[in-house]
Amino acid sequence: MKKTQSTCNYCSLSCNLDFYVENNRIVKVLPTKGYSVNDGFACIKGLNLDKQLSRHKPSPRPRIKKADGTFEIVSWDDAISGTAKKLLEIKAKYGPESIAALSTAQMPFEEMALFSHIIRGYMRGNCDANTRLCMATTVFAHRGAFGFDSPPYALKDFELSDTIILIGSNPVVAHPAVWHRIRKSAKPGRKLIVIDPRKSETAQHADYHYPIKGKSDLKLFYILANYLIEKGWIDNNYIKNYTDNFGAFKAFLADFKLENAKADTGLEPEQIKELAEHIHNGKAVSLWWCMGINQGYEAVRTAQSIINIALMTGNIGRPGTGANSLTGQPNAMGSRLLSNQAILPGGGDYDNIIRRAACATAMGIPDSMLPDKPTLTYNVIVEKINAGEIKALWVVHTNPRHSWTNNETFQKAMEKLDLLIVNEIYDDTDTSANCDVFFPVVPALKKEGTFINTERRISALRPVLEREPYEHSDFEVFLKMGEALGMGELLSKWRTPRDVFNILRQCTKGMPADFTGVDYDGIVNTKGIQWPFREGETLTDNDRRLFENGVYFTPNMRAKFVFEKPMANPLPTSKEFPYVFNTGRGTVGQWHTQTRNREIPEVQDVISQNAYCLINDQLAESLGIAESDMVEIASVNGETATFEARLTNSVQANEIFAPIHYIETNKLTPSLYDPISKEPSYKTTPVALRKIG
Ligand SMILES: Nc1nc2c(c(=O)[nH]1)N[C@H]1C(S)=C(S)[C@@H](COP(=O)(O)OP(=O)(O)OC[C@H]3O[C@@H](n4cnc5c(=O)[nH]c(N)nc54)[C@H](O)[C@@H]3O)O[C@H]1N2
Ligand SMILES: Nc1nc2c(c(=O)[nH]1)N[C@H]1C(S)=C(S)[C@@H](COP(=O)(O)OP(=O)(O)OC[C@H]3O[C@@H](n4cnc5c(=O)[nH]c(N)nc54)[C@H](O)[C@@H]3O)O[C@H]1N2
Ligand code: SF4
Ligand SMILES: [Mo]
Repeated sequence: MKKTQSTCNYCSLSCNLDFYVENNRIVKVLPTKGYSVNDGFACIKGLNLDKQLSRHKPSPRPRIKKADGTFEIVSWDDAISGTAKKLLEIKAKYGPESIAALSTAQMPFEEMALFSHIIRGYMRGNCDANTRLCMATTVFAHRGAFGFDSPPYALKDFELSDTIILIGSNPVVAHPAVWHRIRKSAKPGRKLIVIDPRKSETAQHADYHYPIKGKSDLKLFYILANYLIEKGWIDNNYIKNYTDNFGAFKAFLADFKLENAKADTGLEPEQIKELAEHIHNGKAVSLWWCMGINQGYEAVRTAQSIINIALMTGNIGRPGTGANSLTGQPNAMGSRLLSNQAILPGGGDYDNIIRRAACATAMGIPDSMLPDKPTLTYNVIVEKINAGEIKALWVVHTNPRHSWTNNETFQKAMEKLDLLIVNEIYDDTDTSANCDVFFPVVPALKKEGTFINTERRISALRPVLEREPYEHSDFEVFLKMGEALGMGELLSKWRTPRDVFNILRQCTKGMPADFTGVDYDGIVNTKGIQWPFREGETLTDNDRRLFENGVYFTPNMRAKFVFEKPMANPLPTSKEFPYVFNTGRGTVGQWHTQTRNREIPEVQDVISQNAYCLINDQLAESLGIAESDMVEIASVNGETATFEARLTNSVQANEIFAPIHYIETNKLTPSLYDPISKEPSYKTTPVALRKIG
């Protein structure tokens, strides 16, 4: 029996798993013992990775839509050359910006980089990713406060913290290996605090739950900061030695008073005082946030308001502390650092001459082949398709017809396009089912490359199974398309994932995320290794945090207090739309748009097949809604959708919660974005509710 250690490609923790294989079939999956992240633990998704593609396997050859709307399976050569020809025709007729792509934070970063090299570098089109729907907010928050997109923590800090504050984060469902570590490390006196409008599965297990009004975290953290200053519960030494802009911040906070707490945040002044006491009494306070913060109309400032609390109380750079953003997808950090969409690979803006030269040399291409500006953002790409300006779209490893906000706008976009190309492992997703060119690709079990997890840990994905005839990886499809598009010599250093890894490693040299010391083959069968890890370094500690020396990546090497006056909610509730529609992860077994978890019988047996929503039991009673009734929800975006009602006291009286795993949910979310990050505001849509029939 052959054993291969590889990385789980569901959530951002990148647990490692040992796959036991006989005759090219997986006979056993065991969580890797001793691996830093999960040490012998895995959740139901990772443990069932062997089921990937067992029941919904498409033909291993491409599928083309013909003029009459029917489909034909064709050879790889024909599909590649025909598609390349069409892309070049569209580019010649309408210009390079008529071509766009949407990719992912779920595939190896070598694939992301090659894809961007083709779309952004060579074709001069635009390429954004689902990372925009997820992590864009944090990227901007980090850059403003720390000078670089750098999550400061090690996951071990969960175990070392005596006061864990989870803000808009529900690890019981979304980060099971984190929850496992939180539970395992519980000790008397350790406080677990959850700030979430609803009593989430995690809040139900917390010592303290603060049921904040949706999207009022910014005001909460300003009021809290002001109160901490008033009480003198701040770390003046840390502020003086390692931060910048505190004086202006302090003056700004004067307007944020406890007496406004209830109206501004839904929390009583006493609750905010209590929260301040927890922070003051904690020796190692850690603040962790996720989508409840990132997805909002003033999300970047909110994330920074959390960072401000850590800075002013000196809770950063020490064991068990930090202002810590959890990522979602397995390679969110790889996407942010290396996909060449918003910054040059390894970091640096597109007009940074020194960085351009370093990247061009590493990539073996002329400087002019690097993009000269950040990509158009996801929302603009969709808008430009609908305006008829973008004609061709290549979607890779994401399912935007389901996951994009206000998702009927994506349906319209698909109908408007001259050419929709989709790389997928399934030919029947909401995005792939009716596309013009379908490139079937193998799942991660048959791929190789590298992931970077939420704590900056680099881990190896290695093929567990051998390919069958005709099967292609995303990498191979990109390479063949690049060749067919005429890239020639521009691909000479990009032949294999190992080649691309070495290019990218070189791109990080001298940057904060320098991982020139990591070897492509050397990380196989290890515990993974966090960046930075420079050439020539030896590893003394495998759970490292950043900023232990108080030196940040800003020009003056100090962390910056960033703040701004809260804006009025652009989409408040009204008489017509009196309830707040909150959305998020439903159960541990369900993954996003559910294309993958439908392969896991143990998940399918227990989840709801129909879209459902959680409604406060008292609200339900007042509207005559009983358990399992069908209800219609009308959104401020003009759409309506039907859900099965689940009554609960875990959501607030005016709040409805719907899991994202059903396409109905994003029919109702608005085209509203954070002004800086352009991340959608998925979590507080004003809606109306009524029982049907
Ligand atoms: N099982 C499973 N696990 C997953 C995923 C999955 O699809 N399924 N997806 C992965 C991905 S890509 C991601 S990004 C992560 C997401 O992980 P999480 O962010 O933990 O998950 P969500 O359920 O989206 O949101 C977390 C909480 O934010 C709360 N919230 C909503 N609005 C607000 C607000 O205004 N303020 C505050 N403080 N809280 C608010 C919601 O009620 C919810 O409980 O999960 C990852 N893990
Ligand atoms: N209302 C609401 N909407 C949300 C969110 C929310 O909290 N609320 N969260 C947002 C967030 S954080 C995220 S990350 C997005 C996620 O949204 P998506 O990225 O659209 O969701 P997935 O279902 O993960 O889509 C990935 C697709 O890739 C396919 N796939 C799997 N392996 C491979 C492979 O190796 N190659 C290729 N080419 N394809 C493969 C899968 O079958 C699947 O269809 O959803 C966002 N949407
Ligand atoms: S916790 Fe995340 S990385 Fe670990 S097995 Fe589950 S889905 Fe995979
Ligand atoms: Mo995400």
